Amino acid sequence: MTSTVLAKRSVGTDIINYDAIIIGAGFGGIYMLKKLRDELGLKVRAFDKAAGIGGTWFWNRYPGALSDSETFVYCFSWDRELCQEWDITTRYVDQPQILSYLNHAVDRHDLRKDIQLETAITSAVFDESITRWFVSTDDGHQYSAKYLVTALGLLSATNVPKFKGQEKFKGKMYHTAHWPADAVLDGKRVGVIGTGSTGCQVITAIAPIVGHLTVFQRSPQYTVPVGNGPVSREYADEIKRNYDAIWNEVRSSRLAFGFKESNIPTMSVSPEERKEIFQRAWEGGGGFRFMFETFNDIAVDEQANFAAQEFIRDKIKEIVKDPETARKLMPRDLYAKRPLCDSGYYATFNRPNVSLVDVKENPIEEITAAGVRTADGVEHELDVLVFATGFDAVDGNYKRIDIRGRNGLSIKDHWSDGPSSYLSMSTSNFPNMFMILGPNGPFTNLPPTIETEVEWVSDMIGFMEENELACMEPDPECERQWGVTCREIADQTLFARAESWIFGANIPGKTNTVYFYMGGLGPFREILASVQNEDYRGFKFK
Ligand code: N01
Repeated sequence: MTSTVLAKRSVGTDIINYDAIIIGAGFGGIYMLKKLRDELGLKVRAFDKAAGIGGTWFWNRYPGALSDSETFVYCFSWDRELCQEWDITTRYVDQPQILSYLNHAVDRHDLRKDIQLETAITSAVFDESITRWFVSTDDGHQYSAKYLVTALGLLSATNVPKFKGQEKFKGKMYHTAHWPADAVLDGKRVGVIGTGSTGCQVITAIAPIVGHLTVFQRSPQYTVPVGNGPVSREYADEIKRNYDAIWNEVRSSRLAFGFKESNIPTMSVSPEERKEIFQRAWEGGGGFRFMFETFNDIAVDEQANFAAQEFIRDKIKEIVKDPETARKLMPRDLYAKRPLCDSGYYATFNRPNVSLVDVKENPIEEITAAGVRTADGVEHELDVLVFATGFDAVDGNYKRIDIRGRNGLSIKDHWSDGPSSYLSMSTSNFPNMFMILGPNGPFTNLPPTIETEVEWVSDMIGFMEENELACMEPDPECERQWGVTCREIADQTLFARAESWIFGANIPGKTNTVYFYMGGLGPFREILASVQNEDYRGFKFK
């Protein structure tokens, strides 16, 4: 390739040259490698700091880790044969199943030989004079490539809050996203801080095996049953038979979760009918189904939202036996975080070995050698303290690598007022850098969005190679406008009024801004198609 020759002329022999370097070997990195290597014939290397492939699913191996997207939409739709061959046995896939699926896909396409594991990228610097990226790794090597693809994942930089005295704790401390293989919980006194999607899963999964579980809850959660379980052969066969119809529907839908999104306003039906619809959804399972398959306005209309809240609060009252515990578990704010689902979360608090501490009423004062001391003076003695405290999402992953674009501009400075992108996949001043799930991409079930973005990037790189273009960069004005569009759409939803990682509100000091395009995958794909059809409107090439 032209790019390789250029680099050989310009850089020392100890630098290995590629056409493209991919950072990350999760869903995005794997498919990107396949497209660029096997379809475009480029020389490509993917790097991941993990010891195995899988991205999020390599790291998040805490007990109870389960995807909340149903199995048939949590896979590589691009591998049609694999979709037909792979055995669908459960309605949802858990972490070990997903990891084994991804490993199988990697081997099936002979991708492993081009993935370098246990290698963290420490810096990526763009050299404008030769339009190439220079990438350094933590083992002291340097690589260069014409294209840099960051497939870092949305949720990989962990959020570990600092509590006074944390270093004194004599027991074991784990963040759920760095779960050690040798963690022992059986019979132990375990504390969990955090009750988001992760917290709900880990709490429900470990309660039956630990000696005592203390849950430190800052915000109560609205959660509904996930409805997981084995599926019949007929169910699996039906999905495989309907592959085309399912994926056409997924790609044109807003949320890409594989169900028909409702077009019925909540208040258009009688209270009895409303309750029946919520009840059916509760029994059927699924967080996104509860929020978006029931009615079309729970995420945008306060009255509709309140009706859904009330239904869930009534369920908490019904399920949780101790009224004081039920009160603490009952959220009173908007039902407008990423919707949760669980495998018996509220009922877990009926167990005699589980206690709940509301840290808004009774804050954590300090972590001691023996456990956690709360403001009421109680020292909760623990052998293990689990942080289910989430992530510095979206741009957090980028800030941990020294990424420098034009004129040495660092991505941290470029995004000092919050991250931005043009169409989620590119940002000005960082030529030839493509982001898979960059800021302001669709808020959906992720694999279909990842596939959309990988295919778009691959098309653009193919276009550049075919036309012998050295460099692409988005127009800053188009990038600004994309941010405005994302903000305007987000502001029409109630999500923008809830404090969660979706808007950066979970990290002290993080810019509270828009991080997602909430217009849906279908409309996003239409925008991408129109940009592509208009000779990549908004991109400059050289
Ligand atoms: O993280 P979170 P998560 N003191 O940020 C609490 C995906 N995911 O890992 O709400 C005390 O949602 C914090 O409290 P508050 C999914 O996209 C998917 O659970 O900020 N508590 C909250 O309770 C999800 O949305 C799946 O008041 C503190 C919790 O920690 C995303 O990952 C499974 C605290 C963090 O919740 C993130 O979920 C798991 C402090 N100082 C994850 N700091 C499925 O597919 C934070 N908290 C099912």
